Amino acid sequence: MEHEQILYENANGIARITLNRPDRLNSFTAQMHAELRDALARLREEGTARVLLLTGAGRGFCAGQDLSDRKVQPGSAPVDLGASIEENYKPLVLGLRALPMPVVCAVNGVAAGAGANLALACDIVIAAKSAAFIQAFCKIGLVPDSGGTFFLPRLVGTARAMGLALLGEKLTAEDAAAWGLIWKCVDDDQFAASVDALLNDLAKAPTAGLAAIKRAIHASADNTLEQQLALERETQRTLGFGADYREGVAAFLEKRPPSFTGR
Ligand code: T3D
Repeated sequence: MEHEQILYENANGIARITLNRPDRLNSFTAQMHAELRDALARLREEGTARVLLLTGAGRGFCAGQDLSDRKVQPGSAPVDLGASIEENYKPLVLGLRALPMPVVCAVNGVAAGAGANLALACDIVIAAKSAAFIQAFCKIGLVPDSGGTFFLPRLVGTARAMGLALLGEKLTAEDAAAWGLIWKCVDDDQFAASVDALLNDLAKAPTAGLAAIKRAIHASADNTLEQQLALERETQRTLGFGADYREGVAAFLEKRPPSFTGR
């Protein structure tokens, strides 16, 4: 499939998806969703990426659903938003969560509505200082989707989740980091270099181990301590048989940098 609304590349262990409708702040259309599904399928088929970057072109990260992509106005025929969620947003969020590699979201500018929650569905969120997060849904009579009602209370607690979701106010990237909503906020002039450094580190890391960390941390939301300890035991058993564990230990003992293969 030709991509017109996103950019996709995969080289040297680093895959990059850039939302690419800068004049509309990279808001989602049905076409963009189809292209994203295609890119994620390609990424899985290629099987070479050890980290995925998700970012936006231009001054925004993503302004959520393109509100002009469907004709909605008082008196118009109702639109089945549930169908849109089922077909587009739900598979996107679940697809990112299921990827066997870390997903870095580089929030280069405003992230609103489903754009904000798409970022929160990623494993590491790094934002430029000038970026902001807006749960814009309440302004148009909707509920935070794309996992917003799941991620927000877990990341920042009920009081802040409620405030963000009910008021739809802009949260600066600095506050988002201070609240624990995201991993890090960096000055705009250091943003690109910080993202590149992060990607280069992750592309050389023990990928199978990182994928297992991601699965275990996500699983902890539904597990008892006993279940989680059992999961850690089984995961450690599997990883202990892997090449990267042996390489990591050998490199430490030989006082040299490790050379991980991701397996
Ligand atoms: O529908 C379903 O499938 C259900 C799922 C829903 C998921 C959702 O995401 S619902 C929430 C949708 N998003 C919003 O409500 C956010 C709307 N946008 C804004 O509130 C503001 O644009 C921002 C706060 C994000 C940024 O403000 P600002 O002042 O920096 O930029 P701007 O001037 O508002 O936007 C620049 C252009 O992008 C502008 O177009 P123009 O005037 O230059 O021709 C604006 O209309 C356009 N734009 C921004 N966001 C959207 C958009 N066009 C369509 N849809 C958008 N979401």
